[in-house]
Amino acid sequence: MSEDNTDTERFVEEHERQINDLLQDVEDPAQTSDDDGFSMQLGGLELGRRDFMKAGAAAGVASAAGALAGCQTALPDSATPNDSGDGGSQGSSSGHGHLVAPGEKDEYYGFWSGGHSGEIRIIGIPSMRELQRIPVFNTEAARGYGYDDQTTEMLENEGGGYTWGDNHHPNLSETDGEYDGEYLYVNDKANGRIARVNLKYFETDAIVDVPNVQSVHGCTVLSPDTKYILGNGEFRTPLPNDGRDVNDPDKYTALFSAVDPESMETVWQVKVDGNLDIVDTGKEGRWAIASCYNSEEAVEIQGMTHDDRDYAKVFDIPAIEEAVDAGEYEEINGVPVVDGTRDSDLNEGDDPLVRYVSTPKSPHCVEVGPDGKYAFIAGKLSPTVTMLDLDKIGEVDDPSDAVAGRPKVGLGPLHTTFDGNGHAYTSLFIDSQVAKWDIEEAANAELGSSDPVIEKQDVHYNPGHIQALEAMTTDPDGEWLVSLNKLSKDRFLPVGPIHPDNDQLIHIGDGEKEMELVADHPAYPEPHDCIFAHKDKIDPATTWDREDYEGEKPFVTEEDSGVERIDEETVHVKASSKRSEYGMFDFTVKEGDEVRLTMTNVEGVRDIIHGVAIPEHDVNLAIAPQDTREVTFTADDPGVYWIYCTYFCSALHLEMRSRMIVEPRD
Ligand code: CUK
Ligand code: CUA
Repeated sequence: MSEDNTDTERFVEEHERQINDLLQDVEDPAQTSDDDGFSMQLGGLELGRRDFMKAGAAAGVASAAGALAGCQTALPDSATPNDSGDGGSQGSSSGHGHLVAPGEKDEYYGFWSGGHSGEIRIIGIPSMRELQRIPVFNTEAARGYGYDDQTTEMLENEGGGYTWGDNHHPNLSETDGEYDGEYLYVNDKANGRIARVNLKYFETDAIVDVPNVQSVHGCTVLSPDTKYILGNGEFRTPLPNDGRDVNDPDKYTALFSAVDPESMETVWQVKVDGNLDIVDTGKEGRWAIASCYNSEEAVEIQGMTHDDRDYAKVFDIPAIEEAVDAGEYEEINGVPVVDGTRDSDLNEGDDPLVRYVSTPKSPHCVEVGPDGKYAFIAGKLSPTVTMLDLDKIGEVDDPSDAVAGRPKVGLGPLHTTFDGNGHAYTSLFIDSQVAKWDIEEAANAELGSSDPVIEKQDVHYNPGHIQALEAMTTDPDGEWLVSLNKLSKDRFLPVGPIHPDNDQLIHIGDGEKEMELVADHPAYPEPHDCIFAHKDKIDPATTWDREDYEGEKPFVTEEDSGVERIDEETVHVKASSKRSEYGMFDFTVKEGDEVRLTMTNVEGVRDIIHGVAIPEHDVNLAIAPQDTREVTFTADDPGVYWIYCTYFCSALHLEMRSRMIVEPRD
């Protein structure tokens, strides 16, 4: 029996043990005493609780945790072993201050994915104060996103008309390998989309519904110049997915997609064997490395974890571009799709499009280290992290020969981050710890050795991504690390059965001292990942610049305010807004009219936002200074409707009103 297989069994046993402890330690016995009362359908099988737990453990840590969070109360203390590391303090005894005094500002922007809330959140580091939220795949009344015509059309047309998304992996655009502060890109796992957030206005400005894929999970920009946004189509589906071939594994495929960062169009895709999980790129623009599970290519969930091995896939971007340029593709729904499966002709010879590197079963994340030398592939079901040497991967005949190290770091390794001083930090989902280890020592140690591990810090509880300051750049800043813990359990006042996550701030300094847990922060469901940029790299606008929408929308001044009848059933209402009045105190339309309302906030100063609410018409705009928004609605019923401002903009905010009079059409 291989070492990996033993590790997997140990992992499953450990997981079972934790779950058994958990089942015994639930406060309300009525919820769990009747084991027979619990069953659920999984992959078409009726499963009892115990079977379900086993299936969950075997199918992957993340899915088991999802099931836990869904059907259980919190983990008991005994379920988070504190005995496999050196413990670590739970408060700040050495005074690594993270509090930022009133009036002072944070050093870093943190961009958090919001999971199935669909939004991006901006959090200041080190204070961990939430600064703003940016709606992306969701609608957000507070910002009028999904209420004005422009954002509604984007969500409905390019966005495919879904009401929500599940964003996991935020990425910052790069120029010469540095964050250029222009854009943030993020995936939607639920509907196979990628969105772009404009970092001048901190607003979503484009969404692409990637053709031919159901789900985009891993998502990254191609370093160093953001040539593409790369997205992993996670779920294998028949292609075309038209109801035929649903039980024929040969007809299923997963696609790796490249999206143009400017046009936001899908420019090529690569067909691969096995599912695609997470992806990162090397620093030189050649390699993209994706983790992969289900090398079995099962079409039912039970078959996806039979084998002891899976693989990482290494995409050679220039080789793929050459194949596309040479016309060696099949066009599917307007996208050139090249064949990168193992048996493809394009994978023969010295320049294969995709190299398949054998790894322990079901790896999770891939992160490339700051110097670009290694890709770190966390084992998830194996307690190891596989280090892939990117300088060698193009040279060796057998890609497995590019495996440069495989330290054993602990149970349930999911994600790795870096301090720039030779240390890696890996989150351990099952152990509820962060393991810090020495990269070069791991490269010199035997595969499977735990010698490179320097220290472990308990976190609370079950970490997914961890991220240190600018760890995804060539020059990480160290100092702080955030552990995004899936469960908060007993760390906060109870708020009902849907618990917050817990984002914990850990001081790492330059990596020479011990890690220190400094603060807990409850997180609304459900962040997966975050990315940090020094404040000097981001330069947001304080008001809108009307030149940015010239030709698309008017700038409506007080003088321009008025009603223009377009035809018998259409009117265009234009109005300005300022403290504390709209450009018209009232306006009249006819019953049944389609009303297009265009409003400009003519304020020249920052921070004075005006809203527009029209009762009983579902109209809600939020307009920043110098911005113009439009909304189209139907004035169905005759009557008087009091339009009011939703942002508390001045002492006369309450008086900021206008009347919409809808005349009967008789
Ligand atoms: S993630 Cu998407 S399942 Cu580990 Cu990057 Cu949370
Ligand atoms: Cu404008 Cu309140």
